[in-house]
Amino acid sequence: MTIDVITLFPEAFECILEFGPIRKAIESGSLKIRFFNPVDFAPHPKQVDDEPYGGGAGMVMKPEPLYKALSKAKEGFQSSHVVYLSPQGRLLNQGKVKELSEKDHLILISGRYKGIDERIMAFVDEEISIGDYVLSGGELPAMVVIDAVARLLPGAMSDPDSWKTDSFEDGLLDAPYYTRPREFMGMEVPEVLLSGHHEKIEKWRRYQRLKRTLLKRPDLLEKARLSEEDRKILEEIKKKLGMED
Ligand code: 4FV
Repeated sequence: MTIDVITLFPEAFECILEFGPIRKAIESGSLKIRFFNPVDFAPHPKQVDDEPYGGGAGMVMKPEPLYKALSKAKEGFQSSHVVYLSPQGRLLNQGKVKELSEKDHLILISGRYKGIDERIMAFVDEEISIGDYVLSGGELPAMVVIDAVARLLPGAMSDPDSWKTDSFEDGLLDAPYYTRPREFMGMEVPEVLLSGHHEKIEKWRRYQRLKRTLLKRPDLLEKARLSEEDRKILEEIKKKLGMED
């Protein structure tokens, strides 16, 4: 897939391209990342922002440089999926990440100042937010999308199945992890994990995922894919913790 980023600060992305799953996805050829700077599409004197009509504080990104950058990025692609990162967007989640990772061409618009001229929304397929807080630019949100998408691509992860046990994969939070040493500051590793009994270990991890989701993110349980066995375990946990409905 190709991910194009329309941004006034392409240099901000250097740090994420140098290592980890993003670099491996690029090296494996499953990911290409390009940058389009609206300044390069702005006529002299290269103005890319201006005052808001109707007055008020702050500046707005002008439509023409954005439109030209967008058109340039689309060149040569049958279909392109255009995403504007903004607080007005739908909250990003793993389901959306998976959906975006199946696109051939993804264009991410990173705004600055108060945002972009609203008329550019006519060329945007969807708006995505990474959370209910205000950042100084859409670059970090674009990096979040790139990182989350890249790790699902072929060649990105040393163990290609690793993401299958990730949080949210089946709607539940992940189980706790332990590694050497067996004893740390008086704290032991759960016995079952040392048993080599894979079925017991899977059962324990499923139990932990259900318990942690119930305690940390009960809202996720509504959407999670739960078996009858899972529901029985959840009732047991609620009883044990005195949380019966
Ligand atoms: C944001 C978010 C975000 C708003 C004005 C950039 C800033 C500035 N984007 N999720 N939260 N964007 O705060 O995606 O232009």
